[in-house]
Amino acid sequence: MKKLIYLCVMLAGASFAQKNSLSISTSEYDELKKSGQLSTGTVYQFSDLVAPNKIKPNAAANKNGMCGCMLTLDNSYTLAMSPNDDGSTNYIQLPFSFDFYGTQYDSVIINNNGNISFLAPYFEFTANPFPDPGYNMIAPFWGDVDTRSANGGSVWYKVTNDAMIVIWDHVGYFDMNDNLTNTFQLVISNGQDTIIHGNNNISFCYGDMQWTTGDASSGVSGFGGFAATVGVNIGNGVDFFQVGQFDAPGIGFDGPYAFPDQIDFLDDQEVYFDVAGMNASNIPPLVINSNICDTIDVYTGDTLHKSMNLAQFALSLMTPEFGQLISYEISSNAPTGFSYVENVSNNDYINLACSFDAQGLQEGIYHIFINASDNGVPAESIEMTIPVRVHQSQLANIQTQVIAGLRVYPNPSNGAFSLSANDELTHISLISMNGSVVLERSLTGFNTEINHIAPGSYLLRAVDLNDAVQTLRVEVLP
Ligand SMILES: [Ca+2]
Ligand SMILES: [Ca+2]
Ligand SMILES: [Ca+2]
Ligand SMILES: [Ca+2]
Repeated sequence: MKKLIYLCVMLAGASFAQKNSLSISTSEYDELKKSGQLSTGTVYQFSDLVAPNKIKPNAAANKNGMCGCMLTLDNSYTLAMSPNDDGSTNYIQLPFSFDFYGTQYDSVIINNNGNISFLAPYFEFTANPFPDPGYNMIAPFWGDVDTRSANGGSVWYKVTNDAMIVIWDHVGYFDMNDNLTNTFQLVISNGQDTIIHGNNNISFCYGDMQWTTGDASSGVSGFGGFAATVGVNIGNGVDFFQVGQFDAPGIGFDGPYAFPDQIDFLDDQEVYFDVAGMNASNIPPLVINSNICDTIDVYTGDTLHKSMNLAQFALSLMTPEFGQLISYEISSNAPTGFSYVENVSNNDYINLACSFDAQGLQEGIYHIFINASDNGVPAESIEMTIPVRVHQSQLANIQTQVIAGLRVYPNPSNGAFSLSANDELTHISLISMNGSVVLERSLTGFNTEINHIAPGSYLLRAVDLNDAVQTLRVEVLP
């Protein structure tokens, strides 16, 4: 079956220019797909569906990512495709050159099934692991996206002078299922933009990911069957990498290869790469699952909340090329405060449980230094520094009203609450009583909505335009 599909894709690529368009009902289409009778030379248009004329109301609300890498989906975005199952856009012109392993592209095709391509549209709904000889694609999530359901979202894009952003917003899965939806984003750039961190030209960013497998890929209720693939593949067997394959709910992850992994591992994560130039075939190690955006805040001298003296966080390192080994060094200039244990230590993936205990430390900024290397040719490495800010006697500050009108409501809540102030806010962070940062958000405005917070007690730290900082106690009831 897979071979047959591969052949069909090649044919589809070759015959792209001569595609016919066929108007069909969703039920007629589903019968054809399930029996493997879809015609590769045909663009299916659904007679019983209409294109959404506006973005779903909650499209931009999925902003609980630790580092907020999901961009706000607003009216500056264009609907990529009318409701469809395995469709593609026509070529979209880019005002810049995108360097894909040394080949320059100035136009791109968005494929509904969670990927973009340059040489041909791809309708293939069952993902293959990378490397694969048949595809030239960038796949933030190659799986059987289906945007025909009433309550599922759509695929949107925006082109700027330096970058293209594609957002699969709350998309459901075949066959018109929307009980679970995935939200993810791809940015490609000429390296001059300010969206992608550092000197990189591809970013994958994830909101809430909820499903992995469509009904036609042996999936049952969104999982199992043939795993969805995250990665990049140009089809020459050399230039590719895989972030992972996913086929189940949960946060388990054993590395980019080995066994298929669990989809919630991707929630709120961002990974970015540089594939520009002929020497890009070895990607440096990736630092992911850090749940850290900026500075870790930790408190000392807080006798009421002793647990606030300890910040705990995870750090994951992986090398996305098949067969590479990762090595690392991690240290701090506060050696009495910082410690870690290896939760997972596989060849290509390491997960560290880290903690920083501020007891006995002076107030101030400390650092954790990470250096990770692979054994590719040439070997690549990445360095990262995480600042830790130690605060004295945080309890006193909790009571001080320094941001006018700052309030949280309702409080206690069921995990969904609003924050507002009379001063414009620039940053908020929500810190659990074990010191974990569960939410970080940069904003410009007088209020913001926070959702999906687990039951427990938290400190909410808000910063306003004048850099005034105030902390409120927030309770979330079971
Ligand atoms: Ca599909
Ligand atoms: Ca999820
Ligand atoms: Ca794996
Ligand atoms: Ca590598």
